[in-house]
Amino acid sequence: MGLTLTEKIIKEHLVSGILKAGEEIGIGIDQTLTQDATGTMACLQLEAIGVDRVKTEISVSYVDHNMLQTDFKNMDDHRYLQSVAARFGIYFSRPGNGICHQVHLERFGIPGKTLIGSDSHTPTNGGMGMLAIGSGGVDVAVAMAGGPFYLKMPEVVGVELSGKLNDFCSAKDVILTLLKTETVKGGIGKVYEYFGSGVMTLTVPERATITNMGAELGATTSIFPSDEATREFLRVQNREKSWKPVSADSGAVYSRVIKINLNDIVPMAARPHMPDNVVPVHEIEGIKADQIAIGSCTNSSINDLAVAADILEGNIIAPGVSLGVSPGSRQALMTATDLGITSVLIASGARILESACGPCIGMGFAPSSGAVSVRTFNRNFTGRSGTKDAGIYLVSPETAAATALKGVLTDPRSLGSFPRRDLSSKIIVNDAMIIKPPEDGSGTEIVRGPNIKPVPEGKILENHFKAQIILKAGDNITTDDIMPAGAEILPFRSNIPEISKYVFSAIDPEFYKKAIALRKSVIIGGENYGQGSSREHAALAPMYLGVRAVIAKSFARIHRANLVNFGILPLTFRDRDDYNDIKPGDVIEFGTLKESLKAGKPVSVSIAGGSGEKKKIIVLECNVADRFIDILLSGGLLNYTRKHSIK
Ligand code: MIC
Ligand code: SF4
Repeated sequence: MGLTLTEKIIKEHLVSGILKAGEEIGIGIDQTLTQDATGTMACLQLEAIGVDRVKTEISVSYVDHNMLQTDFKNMDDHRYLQSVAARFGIYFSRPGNGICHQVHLERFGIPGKTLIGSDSHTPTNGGMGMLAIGSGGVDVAVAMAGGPFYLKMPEVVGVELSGKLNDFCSAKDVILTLLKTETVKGGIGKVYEYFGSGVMTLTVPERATITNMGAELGATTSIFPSDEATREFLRVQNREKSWKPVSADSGAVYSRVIKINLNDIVPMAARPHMPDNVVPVHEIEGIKADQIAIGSCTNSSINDLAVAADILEGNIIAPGVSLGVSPGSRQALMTATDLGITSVLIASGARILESACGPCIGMGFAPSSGAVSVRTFNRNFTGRSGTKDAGIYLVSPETAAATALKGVLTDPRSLGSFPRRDLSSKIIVNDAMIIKPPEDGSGTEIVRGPNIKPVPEGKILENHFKAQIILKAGDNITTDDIMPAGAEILPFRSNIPEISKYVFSAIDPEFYKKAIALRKSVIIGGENYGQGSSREHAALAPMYLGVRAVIAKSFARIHRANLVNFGILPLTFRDRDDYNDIKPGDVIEFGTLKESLKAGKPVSVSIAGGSGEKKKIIVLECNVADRFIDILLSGGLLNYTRKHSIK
């Protein structure tokens, strides 16, 4: 029986466990990436672990998220990250050099290697045959210190591609089509592995668009084989030496195979406010657009910029729209400038934004009140753009450019003949904004601004405690709901006491005050609690406010790990109907918690109404591996790592 590509890479890197879906495994990590919004915590944690130098083959620290410098805070963080990088042997990609996933794909990714990153879109590098997984910052810190990364062995779903994309239909439409059927929770515990004759018709940046947005499926990761197209991509990047072919064995067995004929793909759009709320663009054509944004780690390669420019060339955008373009990397921006693409975009009325995440995370270019914003991005959660009542549509660069021209949502196939360029020989490679760490960084002084506060200690789990239900949430709560981003809040990513004031602020503005008054509390969630971003602040800040457990119908992978990493108990209902019987204000009592967890037994708790009357005993499961139980009992991963030597 042959192995899938995912299994082959895992097997080569396996440190503990067996290749059986659902079992906990530990894998060795070759490369890590961090970005500034999660990286300061990861670096503080790396400092706390106390190694002298990172043990990975390559670790890169990117600055791409917190780019608005309205006061000292963000730039203080950049300076801190730069000094930690030099101190511990980490490459530093300076602000302006581009979005971590795009730059990593261009300059660092290597087929067949493992990569973890403190950002949920780390699977972007799966587009070149890496096993690339998003995680919390402390997991990345442990990996940088030489420790393995632990996860549940995923189930491997095959996606067989055949045919070839038609004109004006793109890789973005492929992943939107998959999101429509698989949904934002369909990928939990799974890897989507692409194969088949259609693969070779896609370039590496196109493959990376698909693996990038596989994060929205809730998947552990997505992966393409490395083939001649990968070799060509690396050749153009002057990195052909890093190429090696990797693919599944013939006869590889997938848990399920999804067949997609690329000829059948049509332009698609995800409507507000979920990435799986997908329909063909032609069904919703004519919706008036106020803003268009082209960029983000999903669609900001030179090819994406070129196709948008070719569609817009010689025209001016419609009077009712504002168009922003953020190139994914300095390489894309320099190449676009060299080829006259930037001028075409500017002449058409585009506003050229920095090579950074920018509007994707509400860092500038927020839409107007009640606006419709049509974006080539990957997330359209309520409020994420910076404007609470804006409606975000997620589309391809082709659809975005067509919509910018017409001023209304437009199926690009109505535009006539499709522009084509071969850009491969024209790429400008320039690593001047990547700082290589010194051989010996031990003398480097670490620069710490006043907004950078220590990581709070995790809480040791109590055996017996009572706590009030502070909030009852519905299904698909995102980490943006728990710990919002945006220009006002992001500068506090290095300051947990301050950022914790914003926990759940868009859902319950009183959350912070209530949590402080209660001192101990419990959150109730529905399905897929904590989907979306990897930000560990969505666990750290609630922990700081006294949240001791989250009880949900199910959890998103990264968030559940983040909760455990900071000592918050993630529990699921044995009987899902019990969810209906709990309301905010009820008091929940845990007893003999440690014994139950250690014995792998369910946890029985009693729930009483706010006025104290006994209501009901309910049974909860803590469906995590034994190592996670030890982490919970140690008060979080940092304490656990300090107790156990890294193996
Ligand atoms: C996102 O797209 O939500 C982010 C911002 O990149 C996050 C990381 C963060 O919150 O800093 C992610 O995807 O993990
Ligand atoms: Fe940046 Fe947006 Fe990509 Fe997150 S999804 S890494 S905010 S561009």
